[in-house]
Amino acid sequence: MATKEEILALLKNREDFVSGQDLAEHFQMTRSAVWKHMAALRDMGYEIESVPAKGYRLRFAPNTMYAHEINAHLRTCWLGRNYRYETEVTSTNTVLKELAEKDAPHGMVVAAGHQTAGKGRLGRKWSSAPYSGIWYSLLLRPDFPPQMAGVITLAAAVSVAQALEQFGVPVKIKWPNDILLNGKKLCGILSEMRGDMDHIQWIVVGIGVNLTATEATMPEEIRAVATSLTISGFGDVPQNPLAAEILNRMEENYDLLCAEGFAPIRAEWMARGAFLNESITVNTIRGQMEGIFRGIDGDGCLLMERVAGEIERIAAGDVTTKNQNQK
Ligand code: BT5
Repeated sequence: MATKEEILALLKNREDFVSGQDLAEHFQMTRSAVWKHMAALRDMGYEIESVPAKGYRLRFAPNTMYAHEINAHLRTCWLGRNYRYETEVTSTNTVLKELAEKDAPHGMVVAAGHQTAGKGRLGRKWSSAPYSGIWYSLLLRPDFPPQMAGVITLAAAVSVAQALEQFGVPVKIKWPNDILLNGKKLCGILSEMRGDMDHIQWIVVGIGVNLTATEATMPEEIRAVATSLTISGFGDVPQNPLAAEILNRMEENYDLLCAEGFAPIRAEWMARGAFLNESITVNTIRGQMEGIFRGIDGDGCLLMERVAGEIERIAAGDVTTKNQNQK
């Protein structure tokens, strides 16, 4: 028996009405089964007109990140092929970490319409208002030592940037992995992992991209530092094709990382690095360091020139500049 998703795909391909009779014949089901599927699709947020003697017509499809909507734009072999969408979760990272402990497969993705306790790094909060952005997490089970976990996160940042560029959005990456648009934070990435000295058991990469928040609806506490595609004038970028494209790019970049190491991803990161050769401050657990940002090295560490000609590596921290105070 055909699924409601198959009926939806047919409606999407027709501009005109399709009669209940034609649908029933096409999918070899009763007209009452067609009617039930239409009711289920309406419950999911699809607006379907139904006019006596004419039939059904799709008037509006929501942005919701349903599996079938993402699937329609995926070119991946393994990433996102196991996909779960939830209307509301605490945090997609938290949900996927629990699944990772229970043998969820490499490449699984958990997405949500709303996160009630979205997480940033170091216990910070990630504001994720209902249906205002892409909130999802990716599960990877790499054959890498734990020291390489950082470069996976950098590869995720590159993937988000490449996908946004594909839709005409010019972004920069702020080390380690914030995506900036017009100097403000459009996307954040939180990677969490479990492993031992020489093996990563799993790494969950959580990606949040602000799409539809306006100046008025953006939470006040982040208004000064954050932006969305709508605020920045890119409100017509379609959510689900973008979400799928990030996964397409991430699979490509991850496979490249496995085949050739970090060098090709590093080059892509450097081509988009924010504040290169500018004065920055990095807050680290060892305190604050100031100097000129000279890019990243082959391990993804930040390179800072504090004294002319002397380069120091920084493995973790938050970057700020004089014009921007993000955290
Ligand atoms: C991050 O942390 O940027 C990581 C954000 C990861 C979010 C995704 S959404 C899906 C998955 N599930 C989760 O629970 N998390 C991941 P950090 O670099 O620590 O930045 C956090 C800081 O960004 C906050 O302290 C705020 O200043 C700012 N911020 C919070 N919400 C924001 C938003 N929606 N847009 C831009 N900036 C935000």
